[in-house]
Amino acid sequence: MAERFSLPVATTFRCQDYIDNAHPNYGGVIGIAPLPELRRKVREEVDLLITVGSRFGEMTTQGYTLIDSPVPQMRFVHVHPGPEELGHVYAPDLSIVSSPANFLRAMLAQPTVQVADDDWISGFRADFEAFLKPTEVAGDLNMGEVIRHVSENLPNDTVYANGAGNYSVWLHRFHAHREYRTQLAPTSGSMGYSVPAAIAAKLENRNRTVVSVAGDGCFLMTSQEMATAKQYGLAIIYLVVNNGMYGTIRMHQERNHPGRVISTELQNPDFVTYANSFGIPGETVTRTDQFRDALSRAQASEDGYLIELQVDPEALTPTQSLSAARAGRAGNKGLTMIVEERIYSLNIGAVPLYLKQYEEEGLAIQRSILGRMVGYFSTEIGPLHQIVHLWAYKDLQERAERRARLTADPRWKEYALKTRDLQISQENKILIPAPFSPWANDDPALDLANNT
Ligand SMILES: Cc1ncc(C[n+]2csc(CCOP(=O)(O)OP(=O)(O)O)c2C)c(N)n1
Ligand SMILES: [Mg+2]
Repeated sequence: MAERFSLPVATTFRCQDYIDNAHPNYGGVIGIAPLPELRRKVREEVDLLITVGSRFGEMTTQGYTLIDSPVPQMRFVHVHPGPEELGHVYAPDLSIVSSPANFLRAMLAQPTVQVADDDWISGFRADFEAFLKPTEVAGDLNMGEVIRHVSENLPNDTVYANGAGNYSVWLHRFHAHREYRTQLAPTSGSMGYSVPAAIAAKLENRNRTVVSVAGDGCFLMTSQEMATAKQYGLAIIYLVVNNGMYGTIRMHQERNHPGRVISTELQNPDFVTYANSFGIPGETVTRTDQFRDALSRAQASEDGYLIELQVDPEALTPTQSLSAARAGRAGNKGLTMIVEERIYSLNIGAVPLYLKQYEEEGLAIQRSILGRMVGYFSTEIGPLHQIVHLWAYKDLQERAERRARLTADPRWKEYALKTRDLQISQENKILIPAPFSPWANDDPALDLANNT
């Protein structure tokens, strides 16, 4: 259907295996920490959204910020087998009660039309391919490179099972699924899922390679089931991403209560000795370049194999370091968000009219282009007849790009002409949030608050 109608395709949380990720129309997953450009395009450029088989939970919608609720910013077609789901969260322009398979079959019987431009699709695809390139992270072992190696060297029908934790971000970002039903991961986000899920997958098909990917915390919740794997002769590859902590929870502690670390350090067993005690061989990897041979040994083992990946606790995610989380800064590069304050002095008595026009016409345009509105105010005491609005940006360059897009937008030009006569003067300031301030970080938590 994607090819017949020239449709760009994105998948939803935990459904990354619903299309061959190598397909030129595929552009990534909408879920936790998605590709920023994909998010922007859904917010700003997509004018028709066809959703097949998916509900709209918090993960898929990024806390209900990706798509305007209840009326989406774009034309919206929702296909779902359960009629109760249609219109439940978002108001569709067209609701279709159908299983995905029936819908796709019916669509293929329709005449061919070109929905999206070829250029748009190739740009969408190029963003995704660039996002697959490993980032630079702290320490000698780069999980991005490890997952790329796994992804490029294991068979296309390899099943990957993971539970919950920051470690899963590496797998979800850097592995490109090639076949349907190769991703086993809980939509509920429960830890401890990977080992039992891997056992079930291997029991179902012993000829397929099955990889359990777990953090140290996640693994220790159900790893005693290695005994079951051994009992049934299931040669599973276990990748244990050991950072010595419940990294995800530590990240939240550092962001919200910097330096106050409580009960997130883990006193771990020796994972290789532990696996050996079940009759499963294994080894520890501490550097990226050791991984290649370790994986070959894992593939050759008939008893399953555990690879303990000792990662630097600094490398929280592909784009966030522990010390940056603590310092309230964004990313490994140590960027800080900036906030622009714009104060407009208006003619006496013009505030209500200005706000009315802005709400009716300007708001939607500005919000979709500038992104993160921190607040919009009018003055009550002090200098009167002023409006004050604040917008957050990653950096000055992002601000310049977004402001340029706004200025160039014909809808904005038209709106600005209408309100120009109400304004007398304006004053702008660029502010840097204190580390403990909201908007100090560009991180997934902020993304939830992001009203783009
Ligand atoms: C059963 C269960 N308990 C608790 C949580 C909350 N939780 C989410 S991630 C996480 C820590 C995961 O630690 P680890 O597996 O070591 O992964 P890391 O974040 O360190 O990469 C916790 C406690 C959960 N999702 N599921
Ligand atoms: Mg951990």
